[in-house]
Amino acid sequence: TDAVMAKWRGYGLGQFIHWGLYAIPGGEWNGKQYNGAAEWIRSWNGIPKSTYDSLIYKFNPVNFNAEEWAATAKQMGAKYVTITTKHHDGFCLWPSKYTNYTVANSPWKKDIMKPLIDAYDKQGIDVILYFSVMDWNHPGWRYDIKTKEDSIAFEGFKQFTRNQLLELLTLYPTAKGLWFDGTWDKSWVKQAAFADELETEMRKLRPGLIIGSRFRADENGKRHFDSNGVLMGDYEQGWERKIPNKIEDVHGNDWDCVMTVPENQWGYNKAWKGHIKTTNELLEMTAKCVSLGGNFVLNFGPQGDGAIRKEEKQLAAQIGDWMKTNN
Ligand code: FUL
Repeated sequence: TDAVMAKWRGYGLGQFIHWGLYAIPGGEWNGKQYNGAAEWIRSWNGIPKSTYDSLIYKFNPVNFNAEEWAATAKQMGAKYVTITTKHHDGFCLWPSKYTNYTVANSPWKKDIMKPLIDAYDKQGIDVILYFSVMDWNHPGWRYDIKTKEDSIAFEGFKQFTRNQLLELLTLYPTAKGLWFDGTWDKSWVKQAAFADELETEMRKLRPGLIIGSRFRADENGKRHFDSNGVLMGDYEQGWERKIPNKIEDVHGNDWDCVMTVPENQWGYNKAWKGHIKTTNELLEMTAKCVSLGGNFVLNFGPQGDGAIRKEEKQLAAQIGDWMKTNN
């Protein structure tokens, strides 16, 4: 773990990728622009599950080019990338054996993760797998467990989660770590013992694996402290609103800060809303994070057809120019 973490501490700049079915509507439903994060459209727009889930039949990203994605990250100067293997909607970018809701059953048919990981590996950019525990597609997922039936369903869900995580680590042995999300609901918060066991099991399979501290989060999405008040997990996951201001805020932990270019839009949104951060603002944030011992991870939301939007390409080029002379 030490060598992997030593390298992780030196990354500085990373790339985040949010890509899934939500990129197809791109923040718009029935011709109406929706006010919220594009990747949450199903939930906040009240779209019925079956309607949303049928987006799978439209997943055919003919302009997807893994080499180009990796080249864009390289040009920007990113040393690692965090990719959404599965976001809250439950759609898997890899052909998971444990659900039908995957790329394998889309018109595209092919694995997305394998070519991506290969392409980033080739560029010397380390890959971290983003994984949402919360899964709106799985019948066993619960926000809370109130009845006996809930607890039976959730036991099934826990096994599903375990199977998928072990599957990912087996299929993609070069991935360096896991970045967790969707762990804040009551049902999961109570699974600390299960999460502990699973962490041990994953580390046995993949010694040195980096595991994000949000694997065991509280209701506010924050990481857990152990009984001595020490932060758990290998590294702290930061937020836009949480860039620390002084070194004391970091509590000696490893952390990275993930950041959107527009305000709180992670998945592709046709209309970029609110303030769009400039290259200079993003570079200042990078410098601030690095000076406080963290890494800065800039989010990209590729389009439904697989292409990277021109604004993001431009930013990558401009940040890359600065990185070349000032890194
Ligand atoms: C949050 C999610 O709800 C957002 O959609 C996004 O993935 C962000 C990085 O994490 O918890």
